[in-house]
Amino acid sequence: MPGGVSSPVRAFQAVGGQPVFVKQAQGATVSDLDGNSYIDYILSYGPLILGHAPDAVVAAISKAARKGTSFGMPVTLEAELAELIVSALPSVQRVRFVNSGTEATMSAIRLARAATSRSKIIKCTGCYHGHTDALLVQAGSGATTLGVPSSPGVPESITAHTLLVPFNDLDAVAQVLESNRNQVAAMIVEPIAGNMGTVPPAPGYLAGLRSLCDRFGALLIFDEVMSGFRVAWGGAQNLYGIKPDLTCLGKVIGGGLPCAAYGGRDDLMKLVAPEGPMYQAGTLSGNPLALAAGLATLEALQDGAAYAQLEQASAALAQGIQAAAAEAGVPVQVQRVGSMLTPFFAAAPVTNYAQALHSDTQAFKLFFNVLLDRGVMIPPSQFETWFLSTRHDQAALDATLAAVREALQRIKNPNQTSR
Ligand code: KE4
Repeated sequence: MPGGVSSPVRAFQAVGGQPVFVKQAQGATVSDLDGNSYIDYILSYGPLILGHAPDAVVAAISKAARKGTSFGMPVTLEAELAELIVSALPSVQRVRFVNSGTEATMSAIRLARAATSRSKIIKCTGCYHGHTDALLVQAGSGATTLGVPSSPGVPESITAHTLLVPFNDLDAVAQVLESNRNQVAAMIVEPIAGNMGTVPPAPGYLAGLRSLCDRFGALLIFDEVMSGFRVAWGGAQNLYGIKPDLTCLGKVIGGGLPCAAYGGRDDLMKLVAPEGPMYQAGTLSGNPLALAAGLATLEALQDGAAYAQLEQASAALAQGIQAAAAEAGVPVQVQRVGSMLTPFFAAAPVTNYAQALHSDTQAFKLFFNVLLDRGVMIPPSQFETWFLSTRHDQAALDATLAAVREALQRIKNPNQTSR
């Protein structure tokens, strides 16, 4: 297996040492093959908002599995989850399930091109929308971590249609739309950037994208694979009150199993085969086990109590890290939306990819490794988002902040031997 992993960021290349191999996990805690336990802020990079192996989700998967694991024929679970998603997102009238966020964004891009008969796509540098060719250009997340934001093997003929703008820069979007009049099918954006680290949209940014897309006849695609049902019921579009034309979902809607989706306006989604001519398919799409896990997860979130709890815990953690950094005299910007957060080792707020890249990744590496030694597992890259679950209790936060204080002191005094 290349790098010994099934996804590059898991190889720990940016932080050194051997990757941790998991033996099992429960709640906020993950345990490795060597018997070490960690308070987990990776949470499978977002899906596990209820923590690891929540009883309701495990029971739902077990119950579904006993009735068969996959049929190649429809099951009513698909309509149930689709209806819940449609009820949560005013901009989404119809949904198609797929197996990964990459499939969701790849399909949404194809649909936008089919609907507009235009080829060009605008994306932000530092945003990551999965590894489909058209979007693996100046991509964030693992692509940036490993220093290959634009991968070899992606033909120029493909990326010629991909136009790049900085996140949080409306003028750049207006200029690109103006100089590519009637050629831009869509702009795809993470409404809250999570793949360069957590970077919130500047005030008015998302509303500005909405009006620019309307003015130039381009579709607006919100990639909410990470933010969907994570930062609010429905997602960022409900938090900020902006209606995109298409939405991509993943992670939380699968509750830890492979389920993702794209959806949006009825007039667009009816172009999708077999109703319309735009082809997209998948052997395991709408898999009953994954949908059962997703439905159980969303049902546990629907009354909103989890989001209130996550907001309180995440705010306390962010404030604690920021205070510890001030106490240690280490420049850190803790940026957060809901239970997505990133401490940037930077002297000023990070509003886009270029600024994110100036973060002190050596300081981050030391920070990561001290936390790991102290039993706290954060994503092994400065350019990732931390996640909290409803199982991250006060004891977990206290232990995390104790480790953070020690790590920051080590950064301040690198020659000091640990305890
Ligand atoms: P997947 O194909 O990995 O399911 O989803 C791709 C994707 C699309 N859009 C957004 C906003 C995403 O965050 C992702 C995947 N996120 C990364 C973590 N930053 C997945 C972790 C990994 O690559 O192993």
